[in-house]
Amino acid sequence: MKSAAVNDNLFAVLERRFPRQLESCCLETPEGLHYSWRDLLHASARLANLMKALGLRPGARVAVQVEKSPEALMLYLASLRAGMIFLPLNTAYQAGEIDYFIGNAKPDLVVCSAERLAWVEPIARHHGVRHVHTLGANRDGTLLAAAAAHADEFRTVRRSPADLAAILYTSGTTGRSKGAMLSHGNLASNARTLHRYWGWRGGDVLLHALPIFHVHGLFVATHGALYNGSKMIWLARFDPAEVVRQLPRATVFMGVPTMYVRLLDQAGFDRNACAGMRLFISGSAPLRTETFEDFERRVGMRILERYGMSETIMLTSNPCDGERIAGTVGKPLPGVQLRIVDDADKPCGPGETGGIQVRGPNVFRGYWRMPAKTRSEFTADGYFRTGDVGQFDANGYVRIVGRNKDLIITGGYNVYPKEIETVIDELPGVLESAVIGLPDRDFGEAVAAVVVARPGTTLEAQDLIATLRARIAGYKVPRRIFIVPELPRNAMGKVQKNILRDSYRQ
Ligand code: MCA
Ligand code: AMP
Repeated sequence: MKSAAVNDNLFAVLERRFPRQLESCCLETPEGLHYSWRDLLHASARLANLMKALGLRPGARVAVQVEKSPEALMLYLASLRAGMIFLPLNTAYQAGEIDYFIGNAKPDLVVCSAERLAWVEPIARHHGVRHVHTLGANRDGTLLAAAAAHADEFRTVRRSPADLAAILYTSGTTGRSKGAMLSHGNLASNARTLHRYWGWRGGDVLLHALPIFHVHGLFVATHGALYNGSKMIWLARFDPAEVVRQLPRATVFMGVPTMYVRLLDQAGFDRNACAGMRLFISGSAPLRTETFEDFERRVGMRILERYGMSETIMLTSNPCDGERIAGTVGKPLPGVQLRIVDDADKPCGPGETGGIQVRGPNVFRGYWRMPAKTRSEFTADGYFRTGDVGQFDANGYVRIVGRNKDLIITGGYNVYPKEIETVIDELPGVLESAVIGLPDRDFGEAVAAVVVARPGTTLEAQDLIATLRARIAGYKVPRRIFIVPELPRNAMGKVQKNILRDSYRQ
């Protein structure tokens, strides 16, 4: 058979792996909803037909800011099927953030919850978006009402591996978010690799408790289950007590370190509850050795830690069969070329620390409408500079020891200090600010700000926090703000954040 006959659309790749028994359960919720594989095919077909009827052409962007629900997943799958480019947006984003994403991505369709319509629609119209629909968490909203009139069969649009499937916005060191363009081929290659590497098998059931607007929940978790033809238990949000209740019915769980910290705070989280589980996976932020060890003592299993980025999906992983080593993110995944280099781009030896660079079929196609930025992030021989700093140990496992990007990771969400400093500096009475990450038992790192008032002005930390809440996503708002007379600077005039971190650590 000629390879031209194969459709490389990611949906087609996943669909070829669906179980034969289309009546079997694909997704269920604790509220008692059951969706079969056939339901998934029909619902995604209706939505794909609706997109086509709205006049959207393959390559159009579909921006989505909705609560997690089975229908939100169907909308993602429909976008793939129709050849659109999916743009998932964190539900915590406020008007200023949404304005930037919509203005930058220029979607043809925006889907939001009914509660957000009053402020999302004017932003969308301002940027010339043709269609705005709502989707609620309980199968409500205008989108599903409109889709109901459409046929439940749809021929998945033919895509090549290089065609774009999604744009994931990641904040930047300059304070401006960049849209990482991921292709059908990027996502399919990672899904295939992880399927083998994590030993997905018949009978696996994924307990899905992550949000679906980032790589971890939308791609790594969902594609894993769909590619294996596995059922998902679909939790609308992470609730540790609910996770403990559902664990006996699952075999695989994926979470960020904060989720493991919170699970370990649950009395019922023990060997009994986890007896049927085969794999717990952690990523998006460093897993503390203490959490890894507490988990092993309590459950008798080792968490498998892996490492990735929005731009690259997954890069390294501890093994499924083999030793999982605390404080490491494992070896480069098959097909991923990962090197650690010094400042002159010369390879580092084992135990030597340097910048992590990667190349492979999983690496993104560049930043949306930012060709110069894209070029500067790649080396002449095609490696992407991750901005993470690490070293290989003697066994070839990667240890991430820091970042050469000014980034805070709080509960698995990335916060770029520059973005928050820009917003704080615009507030009345503020002369300047420095945003830092401080150690936090629950979130790993917590956002804090050190602020200098303009001469003759008095600032109250609580007032600043209240103002910021309305402007930026809740997880970006500093938990603590310290008002100081001046910021420490070095001879070059650069703010010494290490001094601030040391001073406010306690
Ligand atoms: C919520 N809040 C947070 C965070 N999450 N504050 C700091 N950091 C956070 N991560 C704040 C809210 O603004 C709110 O503040 C209060 O906490 C309660 O909000 P709620 O929504 O109830 O929070 P939660 O349910 O307790 O959420 C904690 C969480 C969540 C479940 C850990 O943050 C989460 O789902 N994190 C996962 C993120 C993720 O999927 N990352 C993957 C990125 P207030 O009360 O003051 O209003 S993909 C990635 O990084 C790469 C590719 C990778 O390797 O995976
Ligand atoms: P994002 O681009 O938002 O998906 O975040 C990617 C960043 O998260 C990476 O560049 C790393 O800094 C960090 N990251 C992801 N997984 C891990 C991990 N297991 N350990 C340490 N850092 C991680």
